[in-house]
Amino acid sequence: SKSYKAWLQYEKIETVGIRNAYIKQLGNIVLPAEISEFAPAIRELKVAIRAMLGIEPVVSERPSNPSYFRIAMASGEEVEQLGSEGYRIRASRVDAGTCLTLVGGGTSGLIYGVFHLLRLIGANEPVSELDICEKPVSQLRMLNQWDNADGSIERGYAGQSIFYRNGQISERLDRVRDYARLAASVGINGISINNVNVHKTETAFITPGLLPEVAKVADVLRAYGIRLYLSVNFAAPIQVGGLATADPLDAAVQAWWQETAKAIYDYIPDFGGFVVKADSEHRPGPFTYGRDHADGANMLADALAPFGGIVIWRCFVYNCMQDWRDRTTDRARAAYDHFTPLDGSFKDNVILQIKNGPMDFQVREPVSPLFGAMTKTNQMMEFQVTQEYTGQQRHLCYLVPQWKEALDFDTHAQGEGSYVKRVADGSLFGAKHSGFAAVSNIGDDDNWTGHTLAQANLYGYGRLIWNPELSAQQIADEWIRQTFGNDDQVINVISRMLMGSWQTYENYTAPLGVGWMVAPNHHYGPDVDGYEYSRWGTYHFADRDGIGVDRTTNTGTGYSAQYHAINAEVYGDAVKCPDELLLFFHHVPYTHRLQSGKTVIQHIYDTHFEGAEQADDLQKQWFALEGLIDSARYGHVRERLREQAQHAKQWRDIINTYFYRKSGIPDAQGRTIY
Ligand code: BDP
Repeated sequence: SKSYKAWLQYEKIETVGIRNAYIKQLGNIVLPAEISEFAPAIRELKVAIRAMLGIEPVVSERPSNPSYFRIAMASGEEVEQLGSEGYRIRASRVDAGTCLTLVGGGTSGLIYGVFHLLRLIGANEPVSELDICEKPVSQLRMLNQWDNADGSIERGYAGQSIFYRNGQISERLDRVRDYARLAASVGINGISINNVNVHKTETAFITPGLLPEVAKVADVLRAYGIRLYLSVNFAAPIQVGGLATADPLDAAVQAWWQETAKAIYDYIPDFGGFVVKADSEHRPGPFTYGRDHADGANMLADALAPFGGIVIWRCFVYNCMQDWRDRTTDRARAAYDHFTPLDGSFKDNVILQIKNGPMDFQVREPVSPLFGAMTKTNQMMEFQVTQEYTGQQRHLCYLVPQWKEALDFDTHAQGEGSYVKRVADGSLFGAKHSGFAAVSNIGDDDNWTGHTLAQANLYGYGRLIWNPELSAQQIADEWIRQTFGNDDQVINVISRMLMGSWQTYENYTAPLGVGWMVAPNHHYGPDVDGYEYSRWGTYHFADRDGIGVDRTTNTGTGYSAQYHAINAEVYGDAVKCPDELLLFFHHVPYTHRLQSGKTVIQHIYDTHFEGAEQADDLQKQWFALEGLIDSARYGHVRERLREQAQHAKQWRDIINTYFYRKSGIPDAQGRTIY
């Protein structure tokens, strides 16, 4: 189906002139003997040429047409220049025609180059003058599956896992192969295949009993340049190793992990490494033994080092059992407080994986102050593609603009221009390892992502981390063209819908960065006090006089001082703090005036009326596409947008009513608030 094909539609090109120009250039593929016709890159190319151009390309070792498409592996200087993931595509005049050459720095580069070319063809761009040289800006470009062996997916909104069925690794890996294609087409080079909360069955993935099964998945991913990673349970030595302890300084524990690593690499020679959630939300970790995160991570790192593996240690560490009456501890501070003292003590094959914000993937958060705080530690960014707090793939929320803001944030760690994207690409501190991970949003729904338009987030994540300089708009346009074709109206409408959707979602949900006004546990829909009197460290402090969390240094939790001076000063000052983050950093009266000129309470009313209207408008914009795109996808998205519009009204009414009752201040525009 079209929804299944996502952005790899390979629609037939109907304009004869354009099609013929491509046929002339690509009808003859010149392939050296060293590259197999069955290599995934070449297979993909042939499939796409057949579909888009309606011809069977002639593959030969020497050109058989005046114009042709030559594919080669890098040699000489180019090997160094391109690296294994880079590629060059260049057109040049030859005797009687044009030679288009694709040179891959390695097999991955070849795959990425093919997908790039196919993207251009899909957008009907001419190829006869091309001169492209690309390689990824970031090293590790990873997806984290939060999939469980029982087939469920933690925070999954698109059906069941494609990796597991009934407690076992799925026998049918064709779906995994198609996922790998999608992922590789946007440059993903690593996937951790199980939930960071590692339960019983998955704990045993690293044992010889299950490794052959895991290896089958690795084989499928490898063909597309993707390394397999596993989330591991820190207490595995006890749970599957028969030891009495998991103490990282215990020699038997160390030996167990070393043997385990060896066994893994026997089955999976290019195994990527471990993802570890330790001492967080009841997961076991080094704290049990009086050790710290560095002790834990380094012990695993030592086990993997001989094989080139890495440890991805998550910084999502905080006290999830805090007493809500003790309002002096601030969850936002936790990651920084735990990890900065350890700067410099991690092995060089450890990377700290840091969520974009200090709390947990809310619609609006400041950037985590950990970025820029550790100069001697490898760091990578964690985004959430799955829309846990942003509408759960029932609401439209294109997240690339949110991610871009995080990447463009200037930490000032080394003076002006110390952007987060430079931490993530390793350049700011000269890190050995760096990059990105994101919680995936796919499942076994026919359209992969529940909401078909949520495919744009998966696509956009890959494209953005390949090159953080791409704009959200550019990425949206690429995605729309490949997914829905090149009709101008379709592109304009969907692009407008995507680009405004994050702001719209923010408008009708929790205001001004305060977050957390969602239903506990499942996190869908409004619940104004759902997290206010619980133990998760998630408060908004609304009372009759005001709202917001005081995170300043003099009167608050001191969180604002975790930033470098310039940022600390801006965030710490209620007058300078950007409006959209005001309530994240300050507790203010409802009558506090924002930089926009509005009072906080009026801002809340206005944005909620506006947000609900915008959600309604999304539907109307979509109606204009009836008949311009296939009816299956049209109808499906229409249904989702209908639900969103209704649900946005519910959000509006609950939030507005709550603040009206708390504050007693009426809406200046006299609209009905219940
Ligand atoms: C939160 C999720 C929870 C995850 C946790 C994590 O609600 O399901 O286990 O993050 O990242 O966002 O470990």
